[in-house]
Amino acid sequence: ATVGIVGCPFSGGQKRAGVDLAPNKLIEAGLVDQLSSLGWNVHYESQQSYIDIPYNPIPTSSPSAPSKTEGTVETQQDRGEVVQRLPDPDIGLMKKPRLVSAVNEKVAKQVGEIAEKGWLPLTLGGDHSLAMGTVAGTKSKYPDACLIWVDAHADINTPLTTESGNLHGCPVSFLLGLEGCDVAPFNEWLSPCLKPEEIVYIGLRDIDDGEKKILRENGIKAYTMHHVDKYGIGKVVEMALDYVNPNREKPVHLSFDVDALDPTVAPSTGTPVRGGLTFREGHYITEALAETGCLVSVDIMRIS
Ligand code: DIR
Ligand code: MN
Ligand code: MN
Ligand code: MN
Repeated sequence: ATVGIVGCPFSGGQKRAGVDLAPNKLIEAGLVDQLSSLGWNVHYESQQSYIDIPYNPIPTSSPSAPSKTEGTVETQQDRGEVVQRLPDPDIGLMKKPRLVSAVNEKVAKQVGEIAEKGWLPLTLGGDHSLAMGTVAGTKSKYPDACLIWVDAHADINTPLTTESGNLHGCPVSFLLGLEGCDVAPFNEWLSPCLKPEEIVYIGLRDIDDGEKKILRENGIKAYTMHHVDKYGIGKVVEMALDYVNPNREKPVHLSFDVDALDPTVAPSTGTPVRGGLTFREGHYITEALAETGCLVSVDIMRIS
């Protein structure tokens, strides 16, 4: 079997730099050799940084917003480096919408092409806004794929509910096509591709009030850390699969946010939340899903 690694050095879906370094660090740390020694054929092309990706300077919706759109490029301090960026003022509450959209459009294409070859796309983030692209890419090849989202957070804010404005907190809403998500520039390439009954969460413990309402109203299934404590991880994975994939015949996309793990296990992430999965619980999830033979796409996001 062949795995196609998509390295996504991208941090534009949130404020903290560092997540964009992870893909290259994982490769430097020997990921390709590790996968090869497990018997995988590994296909990897290194990516240039996504910071300079071109996008259309769509005007802001609010006329009173600063007219940064008219400038050419702006310069910003990022980890002490001077970085050239295209102007990307907020649209409504959304931060860096053009950049996040353009990057995800590219990621959707890359993941879709790898899946199309019958390979397993393995996307290395990067922040979790990238799952808009990865899941859209998976769904282009496997329209009936279900999604297992392992995370401390639900990432189901919308452009109308987000408190932070960071798009890493919104990818699931865009995939579902919730109210407020049919918005430029995203609607130029992304259409809703996921149904509420096709997603299940594992590991949640930090959910915004607006997100709780969305989860409830859409009847979305979530196994929180409380359920992991109560039933044990083995039972939780089984129940999660029974819910989205009762006959174990549908393709499965796993989107794994490293902050699902306890900060004592994975301190290197932007938003650590106490009370997370142990090292073994995290590994167990991936092992149990691999065992089903249904895995068709995997994201590992937000290591910084
Ligand atoms: C918060 C934090 N719910 C937000 N989200 C995430 O910004 O919308 N942190 N994903 O990892
Ligand atoms: Mn996440
Ligand atoms: Mn998270
Ligand atoms: Mn929060």
